[in-house]
Amino acid sequence: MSTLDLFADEHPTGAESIGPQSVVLRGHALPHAVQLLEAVEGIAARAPLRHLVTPGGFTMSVAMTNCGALGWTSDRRGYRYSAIDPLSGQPWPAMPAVFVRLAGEAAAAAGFDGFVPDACLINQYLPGTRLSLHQDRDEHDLGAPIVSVSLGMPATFLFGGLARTDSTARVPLQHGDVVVWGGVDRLRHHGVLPLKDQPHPLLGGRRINLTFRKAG
Ligand code: MD3
Ligand code: FE
Repeated sequence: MSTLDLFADEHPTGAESIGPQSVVLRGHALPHAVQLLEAVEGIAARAPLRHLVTPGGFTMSVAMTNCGALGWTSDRRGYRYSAIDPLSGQPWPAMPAVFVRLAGEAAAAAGFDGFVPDACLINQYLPGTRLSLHQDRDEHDLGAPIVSVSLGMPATFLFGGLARTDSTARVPLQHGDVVVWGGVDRLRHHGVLPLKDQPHPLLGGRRINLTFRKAG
């Protein structure tokens, strides 16, 4: 057992801990789900969801877009954050106020005060879409947490360790769940198992994941 496994199961607020500094806020985004999805549709109309190519030449099964001052992108030359959407040649759509507010509130509830994201990566999953085990290390300030919001079909999140070969825990994520990851958990490997086809009343056969980051 690694030291990362030594954490309390319950937070004072009733939130679940899945790591020493990672907290699941079940259903936290439910009151905002429709508003969030409308905003995603507006963003995707200007910065379409696309399947990026990794530096290794693989096309990702997740479709991605961004909003905010910076957006995460990838091609044969590498992974990077960019102020310009390479598809449109234009800045990414602005981050809606409801996104910034929700991310800041969730981070504070998990003990990270003053979190102001400058990037929101929007991931779309369809049945069979997966995200293989990786680390998020392209952000400047690794002291800032990442906040994720799950919408639509359920997914199984894989939470590993600092080494790629460390064992992984499975965390089911449902529509409306918000997760905050920071501190010693910030560089843990993670991924998403291939999605099952379990249509959601609001989104049908889709899952949308928003990840809020301090990238710059
Ligand atoms: C734990 N997305 O976009 S969100 C990603 O469900 C990504 O779309 C997944 O991994 C998704 O990079 C998982 C949760 C997440 C995001 C970043 C993390 C968990 C993390 C960074 C460090 C540790
Ligand atoms: Fe990630």
